[in-house]
Amino acid sequence: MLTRRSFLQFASAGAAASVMSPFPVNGQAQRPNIVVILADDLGYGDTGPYGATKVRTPNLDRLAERGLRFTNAYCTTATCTPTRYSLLTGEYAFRNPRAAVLPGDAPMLISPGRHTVASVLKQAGYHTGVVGKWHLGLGDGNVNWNADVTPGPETLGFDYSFLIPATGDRTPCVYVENGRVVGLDPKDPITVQYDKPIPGEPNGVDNPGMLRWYPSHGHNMAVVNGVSRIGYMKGGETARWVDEGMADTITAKAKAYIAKQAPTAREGKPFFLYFATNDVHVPRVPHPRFQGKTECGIRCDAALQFDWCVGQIMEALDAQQLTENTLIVFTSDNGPVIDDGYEDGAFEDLNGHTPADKLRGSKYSIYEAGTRMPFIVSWPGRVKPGVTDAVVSQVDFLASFAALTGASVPVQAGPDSENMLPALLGDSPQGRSSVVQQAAGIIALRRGKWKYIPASERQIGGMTWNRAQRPAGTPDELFNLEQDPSEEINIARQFPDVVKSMAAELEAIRAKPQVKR
Ligand SMILES: [Ca+2]
Repeated sequence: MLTRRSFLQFASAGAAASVMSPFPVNGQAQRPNIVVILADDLGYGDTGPYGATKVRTPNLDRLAERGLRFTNAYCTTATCTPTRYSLLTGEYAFRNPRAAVLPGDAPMLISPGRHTVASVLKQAGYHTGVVGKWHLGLGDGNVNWNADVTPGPETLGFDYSFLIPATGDRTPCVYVENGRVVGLDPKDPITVQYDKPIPGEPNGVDNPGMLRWYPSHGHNMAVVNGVSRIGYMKGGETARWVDEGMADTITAKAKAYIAKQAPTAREGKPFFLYFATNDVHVPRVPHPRFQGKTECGIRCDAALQFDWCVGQIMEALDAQQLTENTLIVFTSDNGPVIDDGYEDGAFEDLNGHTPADKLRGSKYSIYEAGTRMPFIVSWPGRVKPGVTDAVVSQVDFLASFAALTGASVPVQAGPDSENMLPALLGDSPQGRSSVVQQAAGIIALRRGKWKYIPASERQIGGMTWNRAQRPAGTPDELFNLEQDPSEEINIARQFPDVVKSMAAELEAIRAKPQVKR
């Protein structure tokens, strides 16, 4: 609810905006700080603002009450790496064949010097930081984790970085701050490899007694902190993370970044913080203060921990008097998954919780739950609280933030990024006319109420949970999302003209001229 004070602030900001064209540039001091909070594998129905009841998310509830909640916001792809690629570059991931889920020793996926959200904002005078999960590759193909880990985010426009290099379930299990492994003892150098075991190092296959849970598929290589991972690792004992402390560690770094930038931000040099959490990705090892504190098991406990992280960021902004002029976007990188490699009890303890709400699908799935994301925009000085059905995508951040800040968008930057600023700020109910969704090697199209998925010869998505899997040989599918939000009835044969038109649009998007990358 709007207090009188916040209403007056909103009204005055709106009035100021209405006489300026284009919004908002009338001196740089008015440009907001931008904080993107990206959860991991958090589904459309996993939080209070989107209907969850067995896990309470008071901080996200507060963010939704003061912000604009989206019901038709998308990530580009139903898996981590490609979505993150699109979020930063403004390019649909399907255009880059290398944009697949990466191993922890992969070279950097985005070429050094390429335009990203960070580089565009940096050129516009922003200070830029990334804290948390990266999973976009580091180095040039032969990373030496004991020296400068480069190229990295510093070549993509980030002034500061504190990274989980890949994922919580992949080696190396260390943090990298500004290109150096944190806490590394040079006398205990790190070796990371993915192709073969490292002799003498414990692995999950031969050492089940060391594990807190058995792996359910894969995830049986290096054992670190009682969790067998993907990938092998040796050394770096003093640098290894403790999973229980991961949320605390990255949140403290994000708060420190905000505190450090606050004085200059108040003086008119705003910052951009990309804060990407591990929660609720596997391994789910929330801090003991969150374990058992929800009614839907360890996965929900991880969601509770994520909510705490969001609250800490909000408090840090409050403490610096930056809340009124900071645009926060909370969203997630792909749909929910229950068993993603460990027998951690997440399925058994769901207790009726519906991570995808009424949507069909999951992580890895081409159906809606794969890519339809929770998405809330908060900017108390400017954005009126509410709910919007406008279709937007994370691929639009580059063009939209550029429009917001008066940044110029270089030629070749963000080829698929559309300026959705009016929708993001709630000034317009109109979003995209269409948006591409991707899972593995297939792309689908949402246009208005229609969702079209082309026929495919191979199976898409490995899970049968929530009807996520699309069997090999499935014909063209067309769903009316207004009447059939759960994608139950394929009406492709009833509407051949719609199918034909959408197939043609998808092909036109696919054939769009390629950019240099
Ligand atoms: Ca993910």
